[in-house]
Amino acid sequence: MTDTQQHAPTTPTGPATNVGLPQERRLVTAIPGPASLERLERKKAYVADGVGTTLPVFVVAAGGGVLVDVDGNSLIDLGSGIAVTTVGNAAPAVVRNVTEQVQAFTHTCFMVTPYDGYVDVAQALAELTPGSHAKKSALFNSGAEAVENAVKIARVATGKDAVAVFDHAYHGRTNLTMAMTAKNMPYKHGFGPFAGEVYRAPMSYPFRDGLSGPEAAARAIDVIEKQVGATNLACVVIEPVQGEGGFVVPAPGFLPALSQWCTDNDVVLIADEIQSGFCRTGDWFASDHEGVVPDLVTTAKGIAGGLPLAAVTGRAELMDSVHGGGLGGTYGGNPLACAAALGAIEEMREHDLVGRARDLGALMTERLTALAAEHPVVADVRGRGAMMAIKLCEPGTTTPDAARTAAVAAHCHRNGVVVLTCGTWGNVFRFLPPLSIPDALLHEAFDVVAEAFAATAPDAEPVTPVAP
Ligand code: PLZ
Repeated sequence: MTDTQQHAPTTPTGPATNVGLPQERRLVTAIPGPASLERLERKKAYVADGVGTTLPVFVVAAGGGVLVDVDGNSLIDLGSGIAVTTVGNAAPAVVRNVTEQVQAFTHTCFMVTPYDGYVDVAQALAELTPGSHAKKSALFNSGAEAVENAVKIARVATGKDAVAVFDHAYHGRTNLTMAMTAKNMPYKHGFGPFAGEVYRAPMSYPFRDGLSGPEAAARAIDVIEKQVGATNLACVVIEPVQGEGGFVVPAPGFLPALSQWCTDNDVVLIADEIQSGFCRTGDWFASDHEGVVPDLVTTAKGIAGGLPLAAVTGRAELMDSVHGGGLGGTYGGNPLACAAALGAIEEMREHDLVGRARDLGALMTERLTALAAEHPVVADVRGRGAMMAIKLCEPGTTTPDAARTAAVAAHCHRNGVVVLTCGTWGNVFRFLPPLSIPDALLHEAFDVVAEAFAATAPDAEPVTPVAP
């Protein structure tokens, strides 16, 4: 189905979009165009090769649901800069707050002389994260830094060392978080030795294990008890919906059972909501879906509409177990990033982006289910809210089809739709549109995705590119 008129409209509008950028897919050159290709040469000359680029179009403006490149192409954004621009790129309240802040002051270092923005963000986090208990926060720059600090806090609070993480987990690229991340290539390969006392348990993965949530939790807990021991374990760190690992949604009951076990065993439950948090899954946090109240929550990405900010938020008594001066960093909770976060949270509250994520989730589920019905290579449709994915396997098997995934992605890119892949086997498409994307544009993007599947099918006729 490619006619967008046939789809029932969901919420007609999201938040206001950046500087009136036309909300359209517009291709005026090949993708990437000549001006981008020229810049790509400069990137190759001056930027380390280890820093990769999914789609080398050089961006000059973005907002709503589009990225505009230096050649004048307007591409539909289904990635939000990896789940960051949830409120839309250059969202009005973010721009307003940052503009005011940059004119007032840019930095003092909160550890030297404080300012309101930091405390305001900590208060908002206390209000928004799961649970009604007293909470406190510490602010950092990146997701990995937040995860590292959550582990530090759990270790001090419990007096224990060990950290349990899961298969397919992604927690970052610093030394401790590399140890916590599952996938070797590209994240860990050659970068060891890694931090010690990190143990991996089996994740609930309904597509592959067929276990119920409680069964999968019992399996994970058994591994943890036998291989680590609760008396040695400081924390269990888990993404309530896994991100880089392939948008794996654990079976219902898995997270509550794990949470109960942590409570019973003096183990700190850390929910890594860096990708799944801040409205993305159709709740403020993915943990909310099953009423799970983690002891600590790590956030980043969507929290600040594109500026670098991250946080650890959790039970006041846990957070306060760390000695004075034990947590911090030069830029953590930088005033511009805090102003951006307050603007992003304002957008989320005022435009009911929790509801918007659910509507977009319904729209995407409809489109992806139709795609799966037509193309047997689509083995699974999964995710929640505006965090949806499809998994590509050789038809009728669970054998990953990374080659087809790459071919479909390339077709989408050539035709002006920014799609991202992920997954341990590189065979998962993840769809993370900004919540400011208009419905019609999202439908158009999925029309292109559908064309990409048709064009790359084993029996496909060679096709001419989609008309701009
Ligand atoms: N925890 C759950 O998703 C970041 C990384 C992409 P940073 N994911 C995108 C890449 O190739 O580097 C992420 C995450 C979860 C932690 C992190 C780390 O967040 O802000 O990238 O450090």
